[in-house]
Amino acid sequence: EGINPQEYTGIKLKVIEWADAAKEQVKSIPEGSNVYFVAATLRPETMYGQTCCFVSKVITYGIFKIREGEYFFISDRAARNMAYQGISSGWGNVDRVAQVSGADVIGTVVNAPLSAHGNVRILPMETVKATKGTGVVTSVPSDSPDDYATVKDLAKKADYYGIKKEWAELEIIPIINTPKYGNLVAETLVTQMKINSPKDAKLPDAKEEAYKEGFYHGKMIYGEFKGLPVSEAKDKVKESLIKSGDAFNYAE
Ligand code: A2H
Repeated sequence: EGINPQEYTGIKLKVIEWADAAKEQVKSIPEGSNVYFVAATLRPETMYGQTCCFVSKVITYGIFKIREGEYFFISDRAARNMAYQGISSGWGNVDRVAQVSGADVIGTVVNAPLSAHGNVRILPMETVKATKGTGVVTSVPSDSPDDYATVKDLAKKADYYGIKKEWAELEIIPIINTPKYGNLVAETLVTQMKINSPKDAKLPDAKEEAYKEGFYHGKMIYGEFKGLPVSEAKDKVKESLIKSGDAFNYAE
């Protein structure tokens, strides 16, 4: 963990239908409760473009009671941090009601706030780190080179990953336009830089370039803040998500 705090937006993706492999393990959650996969993002303005949400198959997550009727699917580490940020009820209190492997939730249907697609699937990503954010990463393949490389790989090797190909092939809708890379920044960079795997060593450079070009020169072409520069829309989208109860601030 670095010296400077990282300010994330926690995005709440509500469970609509658990994958079969998870059903037995979530039985202890009271009927009628809401369970959310919480993704940590630095780019709340891109949430219109969510096409799926990633977990790691090799991380064991917890389902934590946050308050009456509300549960989060996140890493143990994130639950501990959130308990000291006033996110969960009871200062410092961590109430884990289930332990579930990321592998068992693949295929779960969740509702992604603001996404043009509405409901999306939980899919596997091998490069998710247990030591960052919540261990849950929402996927925006229009603007994140990592996400783009991962969804392409998932679709190409769907059988190997144990998923249905169509789960990884939701339409990639343009949401931000930039002078340099057009309106699908991630696709343009991945193609130009000849990146052909989610583990390609050029991805950190692509990620940096996409982030800078998007933030300093990008303009929203989708959603409530269409026409605004990304640098202005970022906080507005975040505030709107917080106001609707779909997001919160999370630092680490
Ligand atoms: B970002 P930083 Cl559109 N493991 O959100 C791997 N990656 C993780 C993670 C984890 N445990 N937790 C969060 N992340 C991702 C959107 C996005 C992001 C876009 C473009 C770039 C981008 C949609 N995915 O990140 O190391 C999350 O993906 C590139 C900077 O703390 C989060 O924001 O700087 C970002 O990495 C946090 O990365």
